[in-house]
Amino acid sequence: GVFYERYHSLEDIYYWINKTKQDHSDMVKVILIGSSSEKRPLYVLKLSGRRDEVKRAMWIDCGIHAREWIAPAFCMWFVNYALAFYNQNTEITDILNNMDVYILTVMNPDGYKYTWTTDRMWRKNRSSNKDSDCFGADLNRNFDANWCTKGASDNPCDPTYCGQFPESEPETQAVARFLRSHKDTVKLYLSIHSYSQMLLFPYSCSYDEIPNHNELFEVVKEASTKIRRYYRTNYKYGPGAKTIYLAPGGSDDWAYNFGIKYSFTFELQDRGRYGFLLPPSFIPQACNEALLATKIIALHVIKKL
Ligand code: 0X9
Ligand code: ZN
Repeated sequence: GVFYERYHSLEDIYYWINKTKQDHSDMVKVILIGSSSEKRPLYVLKLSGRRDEVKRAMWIDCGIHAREWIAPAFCMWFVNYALAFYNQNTEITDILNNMDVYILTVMNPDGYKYTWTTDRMWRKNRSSNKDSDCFGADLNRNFDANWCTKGASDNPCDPTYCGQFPESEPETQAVARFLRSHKDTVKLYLSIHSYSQMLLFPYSCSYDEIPNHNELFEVVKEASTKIRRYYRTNYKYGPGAKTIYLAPGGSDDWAYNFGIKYSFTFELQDRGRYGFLLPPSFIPQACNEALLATKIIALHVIKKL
């Protein structure tokens, strides 16, 4: 519906989370995993299909970076699609029957709010930094993966400030703790960003090649090929360091090293014409592209489990 073809304020998104749970109480649970530095709740939606056998799970987070509005829009798009097409579309039905899906719609609520009220181009969270008047740390430089080496900044005034120490930020800590406490079930980690149209996998924090490089390379290659065929949009793919740039402290690398061997970052549309200011009319196609890639990867993981 037209609701999913717009960007939504943080208040709207909180309202939507609650409404989604109420309207689909059979398939949806809401889990509070922590709170932001300005004390906003971090809610994860848990989607489940048939609940007979012991299940694996996948994780999707959106909106680590405040200004990347298409990312929360994708999380909402995905939830709506999954609930609408469960038992209609065989792929999403297969996925939900074999995996619970945990969705963190806005990982950085304080920053997201700030992009709606004050500075549309804000990236970081909004925590105060000691001995500095500058606010915020880059949550995708704050995870414990070659933390604060080349590709991150130790200056609190920079957009890629890594924070005081790994997991210094409450948003980072909430996600890392949740995944640590679900180590046995979560087999696939997915983080949604924009922009530049890329399907990335580890490592970004070094040029080392991961042990299952070929397998992950083949699966993102397939996703990229199908996106091109269906939507005529080009997505680059490969390990982060080689494909985009060297950047330590990212969630995908941390999740990978922690043991989630299927770990990906998507950079959605576009390639810079509108950049972070992607017009709402692009939401359906951008989200459908990412949805296609998500399905291909999830089905691959299910086949391999
Ligand atoms: O730099 C980032 O965090 C991501 N690009 S963005 O333009 N959305 O900021 C890329 C993340 C790739 N993965 C890691 N760096 N771990
Ligand atoms: Zn980003």
